[in-house]
Amino acid sequence: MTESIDILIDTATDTGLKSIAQKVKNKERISDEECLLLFEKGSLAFVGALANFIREQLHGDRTYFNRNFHIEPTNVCVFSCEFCSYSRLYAHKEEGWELSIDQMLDIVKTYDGKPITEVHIVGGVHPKMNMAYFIELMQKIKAHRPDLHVKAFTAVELDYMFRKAKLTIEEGMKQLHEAGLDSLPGGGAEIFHPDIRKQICEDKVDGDGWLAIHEAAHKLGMHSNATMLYGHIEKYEHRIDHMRRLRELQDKTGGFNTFIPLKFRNQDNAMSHIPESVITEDMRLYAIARIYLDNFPHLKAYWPMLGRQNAQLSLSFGVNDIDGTIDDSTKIYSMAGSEEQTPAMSTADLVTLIKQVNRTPIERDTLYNEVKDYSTVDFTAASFDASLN
Ligand code: V47
Ligand code: SF4
Repeated sequence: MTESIDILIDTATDTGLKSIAQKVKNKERISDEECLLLFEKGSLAFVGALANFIREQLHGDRTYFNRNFHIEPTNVCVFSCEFCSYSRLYAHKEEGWELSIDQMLDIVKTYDGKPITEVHIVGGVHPKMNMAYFIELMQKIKAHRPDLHVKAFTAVELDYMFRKAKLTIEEGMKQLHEAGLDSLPGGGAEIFHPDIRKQICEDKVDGDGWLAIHEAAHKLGMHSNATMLYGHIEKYEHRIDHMRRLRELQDKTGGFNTFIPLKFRNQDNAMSHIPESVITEDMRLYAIARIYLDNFPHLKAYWPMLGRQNAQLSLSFGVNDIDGTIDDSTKIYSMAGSEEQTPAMSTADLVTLIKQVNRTPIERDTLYNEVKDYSTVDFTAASFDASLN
């Protein structure tokens, strides 16, 4: 494997790029200036080869997915992010949906007896769904299925909930954790830089607030993910600023599992006039994130946003995780222009997708403990228990 990076070092004509390749070989951290150079001058082939080198050093060919399902409690939201195709303002709440606690529990119960390890719960910020409501939901999910990992609430939802309940971040987080909240998803991060944030999502929690909520979770021993919504009005500098703040917090807490770049989709939102990024730029971003975020163990391609084939491609550009079965009957992604109308993949679909590009499919739990190695599982064999699919 070092031979391939030696070729990159030997053949790079730009001295800055050559030095970055040397740093990657030596497992040294790259600076913000070097990251900018990669964005400005690093070819797809160059950044891809470096990212793949790092990915294979960290994980070999292992490619993770999990068996999960999503619940979106509501799409009614007090905020009005310009890029959001999904929310309905509270004033128009009759156009949206609001699930009761019993309805959400009924969804959980549909997975009884199935080997699902995680429920992912995120939605709009509904003014009436408060701390007490979600504490009750957490408690009831755990009472019904104690082993199900509950990954729930973006920092945006949490910030609003804690403020309304007049709780500090630490108190609020502790209460939810005690009720059954196990970890936090990475949503709501968008772009932290205030110059961009004020143009795309001015009224919700700011970058510092988002980071403070994740820090508080990490201090309680909880893990979390981090996203970045890219490919709209942000410049390379803003992406680097975003990733630098994440890298700094990760140095402090070590609590992040996964970085998830989210490609801006432009259907039916107030930013529809902005063209979507092209696939080569998507892959360059994945690769550069893998190189820059040296303290993040995992890089995830979220297949409903990116599409299945592009998710496969991303596995050669630093990505080692393609999320999960998802089984989402609501519309958060299709409403923004994703090709997936009601995203769901069976385990066989996910495993096939990974095997087709010669990687090793590993089912993981939320915290990346290995659940099963699928490299030798034959889904067509008569002995295969299809009910587990
Ligand atoms: O924060 C909203 C994004 C996020 C659009 O942690 C859009 O495992 C693209 O964070 N185009 C929510 N993106 C989803 C999210 C997530 C998803 C999957 C896994 C995990 C995880 C987290 O969706 C929002 C926002 O950044 N989003 N609108 C859009 N038009
Ligand atoms: Fe509300 Fe989230 Fe949509 Fe923003 S992105 S309007 S916070 S649902």
